[in-house]
Amino acid sequence: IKAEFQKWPWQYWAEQRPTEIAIALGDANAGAVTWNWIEVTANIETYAQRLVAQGVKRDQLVAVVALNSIDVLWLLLAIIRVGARYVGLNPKLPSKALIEQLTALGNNHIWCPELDTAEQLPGHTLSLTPAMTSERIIPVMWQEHRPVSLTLTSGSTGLPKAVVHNPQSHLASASGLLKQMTFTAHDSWLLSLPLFHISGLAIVWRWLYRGARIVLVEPALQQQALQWVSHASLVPTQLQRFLDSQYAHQHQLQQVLLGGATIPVSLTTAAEQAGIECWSGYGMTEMASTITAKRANSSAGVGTVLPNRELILRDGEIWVRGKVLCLGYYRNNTIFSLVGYDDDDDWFATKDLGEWHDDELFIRGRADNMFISGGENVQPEDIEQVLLQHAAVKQVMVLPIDDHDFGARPVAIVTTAQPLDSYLVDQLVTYMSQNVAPHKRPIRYLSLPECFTQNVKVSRSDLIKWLASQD
Ligand code: 4YB
Repeated sequence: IKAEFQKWPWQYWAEQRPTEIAIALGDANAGAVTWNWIEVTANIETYAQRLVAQGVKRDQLVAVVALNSIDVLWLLLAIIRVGARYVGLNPKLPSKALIEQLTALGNNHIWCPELDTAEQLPGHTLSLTPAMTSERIIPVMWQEHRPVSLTLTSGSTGLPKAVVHNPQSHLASASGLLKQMTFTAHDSWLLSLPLFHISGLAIVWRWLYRGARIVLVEPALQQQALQWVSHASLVPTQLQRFLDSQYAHQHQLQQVLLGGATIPVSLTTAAEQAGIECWSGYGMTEMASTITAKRANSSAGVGTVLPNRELILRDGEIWVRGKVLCLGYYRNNTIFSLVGYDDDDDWFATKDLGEWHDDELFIRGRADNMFISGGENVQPEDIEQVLLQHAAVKQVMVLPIDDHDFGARPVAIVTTAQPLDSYLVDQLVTYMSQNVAPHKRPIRYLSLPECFTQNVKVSRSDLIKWLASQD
């Protein structure tokens, strides 16, 4: 197994496993378009030539504003190949937010196929089929330390941060995870999360690390495609939808890596009964995705620390470091390290709260989600954990709502197995009064609007705005 690549990973695999299928677009058992490692290498070269012909230069920033597609994958790899940097953005963002974020990034180029606003977005617009005059050798060498990707991650306030990684941290992330999960060169991982999120990028680097197969399908086939692959990365709601679908009855899906949000034990139990091995992970953009993981079991913890990562608790807060930690945040065309400003302290504060029980990490929520109700500290995630144990509750977000007497009080926004009628609300009220202290009992129950469940994760700050707009 690879300690380190001496050349571009696809070139390495083109030598080691030249004719093995590397990429499948569609159902590999029925008419998928496929590329072997030799073809992948040649295609990346072609796309790289096209970028060079349009003026893309090393160290420049190329923004890709698109949902996952084979073109986005080619672009990502070609951008890296020419020594430039990739940043993905969600095309569903309102154009005002896109312009704001791109302006802050100062991207040199942009590819934005789904919007007709491309002309108004900052950066020189790229074409995938430019008129080509000549082809020449691209002299950039594989360098593990060169920045290759910027990944946007939203905090609770302000513009998202742009997290810079090099191949070394991406590959260290892949190798550490794959010491726990089995993913052989004959397995296939579905590109089941967006390439503008760290969870999607991490799939690409695991594929490159292992020389295995990556599977892409059009958005409408995502759920069905879970039948055809051996591996997938899913946020809990995606797995829930798959289990609720007709496709769950017959599938080849062996292992699923879960993360991004609290993973209900009821969900992993149901998936295991359907023959899917579940891995519960805790991760974040700054650490190139998964930090801790375990094979799911009856406990709600997120397992132990993976190789190439370190984790400690300081006053209940999670601090991390290791080879997977990013180079820094990108601001004003500069990479600012996250750590090392404080004498010798190279730990990064995640703002997540954690506890160890029986050598296993449990996530208790985010420090900045805490609010005060009538003088009592309320951690919304504590309340969410209790509500998730109710049979009717599939997904829940607890938020503070201003209150004249208490300052703030909790409100629960839920997705439920049956309609959220007054009968079910009464049941939930009774259940909570039997299980938590008065200040932790939600004063209202509302249904989570469908539009919030379309993204990788439900945004608390967006939901707070929505809540404020409800009477
Ligand atoms: C959690 C949490 C948990 C994160 N419980 N809060 O490849 C993977 O690891 C993967 C697979 C499937 C789905 C997602 C992933 C990820 O990468 C997720 C990484 C992620 O969400 N990064 S983030 O920067 O967008 O958000 C990080 C934050 O998310 C953390 O700081 C936590 O607050 C929260 N989180 N896993 C509870 N298991």
